[in-house]
Amino acid sequence: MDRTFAMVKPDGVQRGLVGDILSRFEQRGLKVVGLKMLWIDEDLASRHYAEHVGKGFYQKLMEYITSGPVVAAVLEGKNAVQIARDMMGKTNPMEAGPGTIRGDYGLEIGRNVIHGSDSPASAEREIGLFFKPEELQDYEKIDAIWLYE
Ligand code: D4T
Repeated sequence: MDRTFAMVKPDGVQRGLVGDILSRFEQRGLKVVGLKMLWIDEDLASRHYAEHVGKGFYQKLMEYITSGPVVAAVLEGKNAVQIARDMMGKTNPMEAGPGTIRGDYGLEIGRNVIHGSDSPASAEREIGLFFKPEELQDYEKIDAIWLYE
């Protein structure tokens, strides 16, 4: 099974979308194995977005992601990284298709509601940034026999 990291950003929390977003992942069949609310500080924000240092949007991105609490989750399932990314839609909500999280709830790239790991390597790095190993739960879920053949 694969694991990915997903995070409802401050705008998603403020707009009351946490339940709906988590529910979408659950309904798709992804298993929640880690979940927490936290307020990202500058240190964690700069580590999470290290690849964007020096870009024009970096400062605003830092301010946005540290502007309020977020909800971080680790989701497990077959091809979890790709499945979750596809459910989120394109980074810019303007280009995200209807039925995707950003396509249904967002209007601008700087308020795109959710983050998701873009590769298995990023997932591993990001899970490690946000969760201690003991905060992740290994458990069997009763729907597994109906999700996987
Ligand atoms: P995140 O990391 O937030 O899930 O977004 P993506 O993985 O889909 O996209 P990204 O890393 O390219 O961008 C990170 C973050 O920066 C914001 N952003 C991005 C922005 O405000 N202006 C821009 O021009 C770009 C490219 C949105 C997402």
